Amino acid sequence: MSKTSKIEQAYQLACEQYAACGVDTEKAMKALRGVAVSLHCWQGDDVGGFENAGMDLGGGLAVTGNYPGKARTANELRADLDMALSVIPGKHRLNLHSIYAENSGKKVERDELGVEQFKNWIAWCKKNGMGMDFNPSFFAHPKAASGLTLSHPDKAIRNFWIEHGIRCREVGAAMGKALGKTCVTNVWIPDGMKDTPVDRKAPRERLADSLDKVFAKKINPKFNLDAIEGKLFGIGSESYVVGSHEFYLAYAVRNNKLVTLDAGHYHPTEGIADKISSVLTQIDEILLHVSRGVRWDSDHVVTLTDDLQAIAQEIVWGGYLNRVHIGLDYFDASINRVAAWVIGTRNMLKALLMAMVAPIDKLRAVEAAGDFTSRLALQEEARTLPFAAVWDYYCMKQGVPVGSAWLDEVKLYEKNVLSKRQ
Ligand code: RNT
Ligand code: ZN
Repeated sequence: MSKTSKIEQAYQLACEQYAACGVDTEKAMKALRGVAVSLHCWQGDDVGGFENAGMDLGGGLAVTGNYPGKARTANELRADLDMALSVIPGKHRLNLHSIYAENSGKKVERDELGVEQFKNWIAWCKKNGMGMDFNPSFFAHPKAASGLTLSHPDKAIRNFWIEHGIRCREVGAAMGKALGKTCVTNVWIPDGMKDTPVDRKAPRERLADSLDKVFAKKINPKFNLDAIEGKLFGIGSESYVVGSHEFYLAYAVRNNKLVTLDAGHYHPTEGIADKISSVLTQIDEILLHVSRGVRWDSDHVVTLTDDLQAIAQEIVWGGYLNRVHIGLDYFDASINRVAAWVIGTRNMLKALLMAMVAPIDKLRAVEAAGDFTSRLALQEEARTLPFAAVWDYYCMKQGVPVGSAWLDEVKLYEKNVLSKRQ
């Protein structure tokens, strides 16, 4: 039997087994086709960007590893993304940071950026039928060296970063307009303190004021949506983070912004899955930074953990696919960077498909009837339903490698392309 017909046969059996639990696998695959995951450009070059300012990353961001072959130019990064996307089923999005501006040799400061510096990225996305998301970059810059940006006590420094934020929203709107797909522009700042501050209030009041200025201009929400990302602690900001979760949650509710939930930004045992329905009762849309913290906000490659499955279940079972923007946020320089994109993105999609083929109607019914014995029993039985057969079939139908076959392609790319970069 050919490999194709084996995959088809396994799928047919799985399809019947799912149907017996009241699950329509065709419907699930159709739903998955409609999900775009935002691939973070910064996995491709260790959050380097192309400013060549010779600055440390800073801001509490830390990338470890020195695996050879990282992208050194925008063209290399796009080629690497092309490679990754060719083995990921579905149509996805690009999440770009402003430090990936292409300045064609001249110095363009962050408070001078405009859409001009991103036209190659927009053209690349257009060619691929992808939407874009965007991020101002408040780190790896002399004016962020103190660890403070939008909350800095010096007005001139604050104003520099405010102008950066204003320009990035305009760039985001231009991206959304050019591609006909709404851009989410996400503000994350590193501001915080290593040791216990005595004044927690003033920096937060300054940040609120700076955000008001960044967001002052009304932008058509069809083109750009603003998101704000909080955090519990960072390296060098262990004792105090100005933009805490509560700060941004409150700001978002009052100012009609999206809140970004990054899976690595809470206490180590605190997941973000439970926050999704909590926040979405009061906020229209949210952005996720799907990540994997190991003991701290380490930004490991996303794996198919219970945490990831819980996130996907909340999105799918809550009917939130049109209100949750799914982005990835991790950076691992210790393995092939293209493989890192592929592993994390395929895992995100697997988790979503798993949630889509779960016997949720049955589970809901027993829960509603107060039969928690059946709920637990069926939840556990659902774990071993033949999900893999559906996933393989989906990959085949989407024209991407099935199982680990994608790795052969990435290895070949490493041999032919990545290993030649010095
Ligand atoms: C940092 C935040 C932020 C960054 C990116 C590079 O802790 O998670 O989202 O990872 O902006
Ligand atoms: Zn993040």
